[in-house]
Amino acid sequence: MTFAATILTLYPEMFPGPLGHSLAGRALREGLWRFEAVQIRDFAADRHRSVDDTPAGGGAGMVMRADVVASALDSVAAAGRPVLAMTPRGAPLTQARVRDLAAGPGAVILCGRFEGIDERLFEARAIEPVSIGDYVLSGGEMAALTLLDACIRLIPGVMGAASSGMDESFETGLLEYPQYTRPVEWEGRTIPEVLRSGDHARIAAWRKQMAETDTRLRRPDLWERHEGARVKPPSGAR
Ligand code: 6GU
Repeated sequence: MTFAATILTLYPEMFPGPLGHSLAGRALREGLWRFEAVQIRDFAADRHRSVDDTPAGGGAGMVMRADVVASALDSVAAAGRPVLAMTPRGAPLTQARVRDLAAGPGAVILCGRFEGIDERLFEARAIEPVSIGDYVLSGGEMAALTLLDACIRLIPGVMGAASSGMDESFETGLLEYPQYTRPVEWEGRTIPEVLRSGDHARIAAWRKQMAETDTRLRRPDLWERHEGARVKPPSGAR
């Protein structure tokens, strides 16, 4: 089975972009995933092929028209695939959602531009709004590429043992432990002795400790959730 991505965008030439290289590029050439980039503008009905208009109520920028985007969306045979819309107003993307998507038949991905898409589209169609983080991109295309990269590496056969790992950051709920490689000494700094000891139990314990410490210091939000899940409050606690 191949993971099928259909991307609706005003910039189809942005795909596959970086996903034509490295791991994802090889997987694309091997047929482990495929994509189709649909030009939304092709569905504009007027002489000027307009896809956007000024925001109702005033304000800066332009808003994508619901009618044009809906025509583009309705032209696609979703065939059991979820329809996602990349927008900073979406639910934060998680590794759990990525894993679910990668295990399925693919996704239809709508990329917004300008100040967004007419909200009525989200009422009239089953669309899952997704954000990749708390910052604003100039459009959904880079976010779609990011989402696809996260999915593609998890498609069976794309990566070796490294991706199957439930050791990975966000699978364990912790950041990954730090890594080292040769040379053993660099600029006066050495690889921690424990990693050269050959004592696999000690190495595992050290890595767990490092993952916990780094998560607590760098990502107190993740650490809170991890600890909260570990130490269950007694039921009826208030
Ligand atoms: Cl999905 N789109 C845009 N335009 N900006 C974003 C984003 C998406 N996620 C974070 N910022």
